[in-house]
Parts: sequence; C-alpha cells; structure tokens
Amino acid sequence: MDWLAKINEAVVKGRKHEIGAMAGEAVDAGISPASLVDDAIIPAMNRVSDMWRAGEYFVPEVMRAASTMQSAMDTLRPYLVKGGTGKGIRVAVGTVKGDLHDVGKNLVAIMLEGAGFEIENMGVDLPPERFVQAARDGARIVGVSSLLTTSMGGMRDVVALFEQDGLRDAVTLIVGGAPVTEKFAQEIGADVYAEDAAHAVQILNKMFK
Ligand code: B1M
Repeated sequence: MDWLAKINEAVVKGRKHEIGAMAGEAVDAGISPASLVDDAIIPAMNRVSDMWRAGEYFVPEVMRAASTMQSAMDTLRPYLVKGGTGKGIRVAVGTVKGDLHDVGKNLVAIMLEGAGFEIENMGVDLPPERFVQAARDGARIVGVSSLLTTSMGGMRDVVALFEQDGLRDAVTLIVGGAPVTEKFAQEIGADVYAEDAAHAVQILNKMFK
C-alpha cells in the first residue's frame, strides 16, 4: 500500500475522522513519522493551496484540510517527540496578531518538543504583549510565526515591545513562516530565522546544547 499517497489524499479530501487511524497504521507498517509529515502531509497542504488559488477549493475545504492535517499531527506527535532529551529550556511559540494560521507553528512546536525543549504553545492572533508575557513567565526562546504578508509587520512590533520593556537581551527571538525571509528577520532585529521546523530545531539545538 502506498501510505504516503493515501495520507496525502486523505488530507486533501479532509477525511478528518479517518486520518488518525490511517497515520497510526502507516507508522505500524514501518513508515517513519517524519516522512509522513515531510512527504505526505506538507505536500498535501501545498496541493490544497494550489487548489485554492485555482478556485477549486474555498475556505471551508481549506479549513477542513487544515483540521485534518492537525488530527494527523495529533496522532504523530507522540512519535515525533519521542526521545527528547529534556533540555530544561522553555520555548513559547505563537502566531502574530491578525493571523489565524497555526499548522506550521504547531509543527515547529512539536518538533522542538521532540528535540527536548519545553513548549508553551500560545495560539494564534496574539498581541505583542502576549509574547513579552511569555518571557516574563520564563521562556528563554520566543518564537513568532506569520503566514501573511499583511501580518508579518506585526513581528516588528513584538521586537519593539521587547526592547521597550528592557527584555530584549533576556530572550532569543526566532521568527518564521512562509512570507518571512532571513533578510526580513535581520531588518526587524530578530535573532534567528528558520525556514521550516527542521531548520528551527537544527539552529536552536546548536545554540542551546
Ligand atoms: Co491562508 N493563506 N488565509 N488559510 N493559507 C496562505 C498562507 C496563502 C499563502 C494562500 C495563498 O493565497 N496561496 C495566503 C497568504 C498570502 C500572503 O499573504 N503572502 C493566505 C491567505 C491570503 C489567507 C486569507 C487572507 C484568505 C482570505 O480570507 N481571503 C485568510 C487570512 C485569515 C487570517 O489569518 N486572518 C486565510 C485563512 C486561512 C484558513 C483559516 C482557511 C486556513 C488556516 C487554518 C489554520 O491554520 N488553522 C488557511 C490555510 C490552511 C492556508 C494554506 C493553504 C496552508 C497553510 C499551512 O497550514 N501550511 C496557505 C498556503 C500555503 O502555505 N501553501 C495559506 C502547512 C504548514 C506546515 O506550512 O504554515 O508555511 P507553514 O509552516 C512552515 C514554514 O512556514 C515554517 O515551518 C513550517 C514547516 O515546517 N514556519 C516557521 C511557520 N511558522 C514558523 C515559525 C518559526 C519557524 C518556522 O519560528 C517561530
């Protein structure tokens, strides 16, 4: 059975109630959880995006696919986080104000948890104050996600508030999301840009051994 094709199709078609069992069976059949994410689930969301742009999918279908993806991630989460070494470093991650996209941010959170970081997943549409509060509550790394060109400017406000509150040097600020670039991250004064979840793990693992 081609599990990758089957899972890809199930996400695209939004088979939310079947996907959990399917993902579990695929793992039992020997497919690596990381491959399910990289080679089936993320490509499925890219297909959904193409279908949206082509006018074949509308918001309800996209929402259903995203929620199906989330269910798959919920099933895979225990496998992806297995083996975390427990670094004792808290990372707070959230999506910037005005932005409701949470799938990529959740993936980053799961992968970092798998690498041994303690995770506070703060949610979406967050004002700058929420990110600063996370640092006051003990996060040493604060991650900000944005998926919209119209929301990414909000990352600048997050950095500015950290500076204004005298907490800029107390945290490592990591930013990412589809429209975000290394150049933009440097412009706004973030410490780290990660293009995807694996990259975020790689960089933070190097910085926090
Ligand atoms: Co939206 N949407 N959406 N959407 N949506 C995009 C992002 C878009 C590219 C689609 C398109 O037009 N091709 C486009 C943005 C264009 C732009 O600004 N450049 C877009 C738009 C325009 C919109 C609306 C404005 C549409 C409308 O209403 N007219 C609206 C905005 C709502 C709002 O946020 N205020 C909207 C709404 C939605 C839904 C609610 C329907 C749904 C979100 C559901 C949810 O998240 N719960 C949705 C979805 C699902 C998408 C697409 C199809 C898929 C996003 C996704 O989940 N990708 C998306 C097209 C696309 O990206 N292909 C699109 C899978 C995920 C694993 O990847 O999130 O990129 P991604 O995360 C990656 C990296 O970016 C990175 O790591 C992850 C992979 O490892 N990363 C980080 C992300 N955050 C990181 C943080 C880090 C480090 C790395 O450190 C902290």
